[in-house]
Amino acid sequence: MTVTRNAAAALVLLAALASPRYAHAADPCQLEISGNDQMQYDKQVLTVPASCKQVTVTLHHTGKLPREAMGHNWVLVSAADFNAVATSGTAAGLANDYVQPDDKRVLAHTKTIGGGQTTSITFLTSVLKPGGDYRYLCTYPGHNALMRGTFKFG
Ligand SMILES: [Cu+2]
Repeated sequence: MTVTRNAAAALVLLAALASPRYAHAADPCQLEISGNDQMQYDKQVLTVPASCKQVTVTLHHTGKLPREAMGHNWVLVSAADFNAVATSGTAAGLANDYVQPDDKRVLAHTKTIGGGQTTSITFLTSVLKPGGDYRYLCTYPGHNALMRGTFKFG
C-alpha cells in the first residue's frame, strides 16, 4: 500500500481531531469504519471507553463492487475465537451474512453489504470485559487475511 504525502497529512489531521481535546465533538460510543474494493478496512484499531453502555458501529462500503463479489461485514469476537468464527462464517454463506446463526462466539455483527452501502449495529457493552482481548474481522470468504483489527474496550 502506498501512502501519499496528502494521505499522511490527512492522517495527522484525523489523529488531531481524535485527540481528547476534541472529544466533545464526537460521541465516543459511536464508531465508523469503512471497507473498500481492495479488501481493506480503513482502521486497524477501534477504541471504546468503558463508560459506554452501548456501542454503535457503522460500516461504510466505499467501493463499487456488489456484495456477491466484494461483500464486507464487521464481526466482533474474542481474539481466541477469531479463526473459528472466520471458518464457520465462510460456511454460513451470504444468506446468513457469513455468520453462523446463533453463534455465541460472535459478540456483535453487521449485515454484509456491497459497494456504496452503509449498515450499522448497536450492541450492549455488557457482553464485553474492560481490557479484554477483542478483534473484529470481515467474514466474507478470504477477507479476514486483510480485513481485521483490534477492538479496545476500556
Ligand atoms: Cu470483506
